[in-house]
Amino acid sequence: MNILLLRPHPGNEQFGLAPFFRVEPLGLEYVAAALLAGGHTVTIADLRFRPDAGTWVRRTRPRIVGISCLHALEYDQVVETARAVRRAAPDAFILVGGHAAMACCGPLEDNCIDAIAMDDGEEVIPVLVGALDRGAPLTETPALRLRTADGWVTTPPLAARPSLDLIPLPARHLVARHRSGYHCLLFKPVWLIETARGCPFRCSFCSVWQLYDRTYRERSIAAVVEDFAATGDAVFVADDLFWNNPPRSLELANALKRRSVYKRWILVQSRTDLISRNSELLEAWRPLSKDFDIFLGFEFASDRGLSGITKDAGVKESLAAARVARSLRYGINGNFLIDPDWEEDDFRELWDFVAAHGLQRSGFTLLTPLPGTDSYREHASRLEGLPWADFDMHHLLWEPRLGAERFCELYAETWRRSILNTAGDKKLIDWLRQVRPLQIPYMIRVMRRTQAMMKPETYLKAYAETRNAAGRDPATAARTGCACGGRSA
Ligand code: B12
Repeated sequence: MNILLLRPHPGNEQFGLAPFFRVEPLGLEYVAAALLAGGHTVTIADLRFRPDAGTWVRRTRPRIVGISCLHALEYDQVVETARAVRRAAPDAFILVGGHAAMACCGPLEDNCIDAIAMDDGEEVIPVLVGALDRGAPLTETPALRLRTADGWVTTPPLAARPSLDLIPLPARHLVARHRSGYHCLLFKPVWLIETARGCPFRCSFCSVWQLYDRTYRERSIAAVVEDFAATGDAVFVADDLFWNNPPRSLELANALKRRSVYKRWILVQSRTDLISRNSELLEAWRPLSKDFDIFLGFEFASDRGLSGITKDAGVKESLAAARVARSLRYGINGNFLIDPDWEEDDFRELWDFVAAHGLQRSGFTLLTPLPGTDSYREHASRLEGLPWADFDMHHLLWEPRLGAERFCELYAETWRRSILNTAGDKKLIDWLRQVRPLQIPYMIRVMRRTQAMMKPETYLKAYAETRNAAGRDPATAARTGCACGGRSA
């Protein structure tokens, strides 16, 4: 069967990591690998590059179109993409999958979409393709939210959670034409690798563990080594939690060394308590890359702040992790959460903490209830009517305790104290010194764009637009709750 897989443009790449990061659609590459193994013809089109969905559909004439939906902020854009596909191919079967689709599928229950995959694509899609091929009824095809003449129904779940080794390597060759466009800040091209999936912890602001029932699945060491060896020298590891299983992680580091796989840059995501407890493991990994960065959630500057969320790690662990990582020359890109309920003193506490511990490379995101979390279900009533594109952790979604004006001043001031402020300690010229001459125009563009985050007007304007959109156009606004019977219901 002829299948087209689409990675839509997210629609909102204004804040946070979005201006710096554009990475390959790894989920679609695994789905494609499963389909290729079944003898199907597959194209992956990344719509963040030209041409558009309609052109790809006319060019490839697919029987099935799969669209990925990674983030909640993409829901409306995914529906728009599905509409464009429907116009170009009225008879194609349109399927949506991906993290946000699985976590809360209600916003995707639109007439232009035929089904939503409620589990890993490599497992769901081959069975679906087989059923469509035979003309069998889809109501028995596992792990779907399906549009029927009687409305949306949920099909039985998968019999077991699939092993990640079902499909050992992603079909990266299908995005080869975009490779030079995939980048993470200074590193270009960049490769995305997954060594494990899920998380056994239970942070209240995160949708990952809820989706995978706190499971943690690992790829085999042989498959991961093969993937590292086959990819380029700048790697972002997509795992929700790196270094979670120390013995396996040590084995992986040793296997990479035996195979002489060394990189220029690696970025991983982990937890403060894991890092603070496993300095020997970090020592074993450090020689594997010239530069090695860690994304780390610090969340709050005090245990009092941390007590308002579930995180199961304290400030002691944050500081110990920073110490261990620094002593081994890892780059620490921490993240703090800013609560719209904050008073002035909470901001000052954060600024003092960042300055005292030299954490100016951190990011600062607004505590946002994301679909698929308990916090989303708690806040459902105040989120009604908001545009999905604004769920980017930088848009204010409701009136903060301090009032929008004062809150946005303090939020912008928080960013002004960060390394990204080119009027601060690290000037534009210092950023430019770090890049090759060819990268200078790109760097200037990104840094210019980032300066908007230092201005209160940026957030105030965004907040006014959020409120206007919610009041004016309920058709494109968030539907709260998830009546889909999916994992989050
Ligand atoms: C890579 C990544 C990014 C990249 C985005 C990629 C890009 N724009 O180029 C970057 C770093 C830029 C990013 C940014 C952000 N991200 Co992000 N990101 C991820 C991450 C770590 C990995 C995704 C991945 O590739 N996984 C590996 C692949 C193999 O798995 P997969 O994508 O899930 O695919 C499988 C299935 O989902 C399914 N599938 C996927 N697509 C399809 C399609 C079809 C048709 C089918 C059938 C199946 C299917 O099958 C695949 C194979 O099993 C996830 C964590 C996660 N667990 O999803 C967070 C995650 C998706 N991000 C998240 C968030 C919050 C953000 C930010 C808002 C963070 C911020 N502070 O700014 C921004 C938003 C950016 C924006 N404006 O667009 C949240 C989303 C929460 C939510 N409910 O919305 C996640 C879940 C992290 C978390 N723990 O909370 N992100």
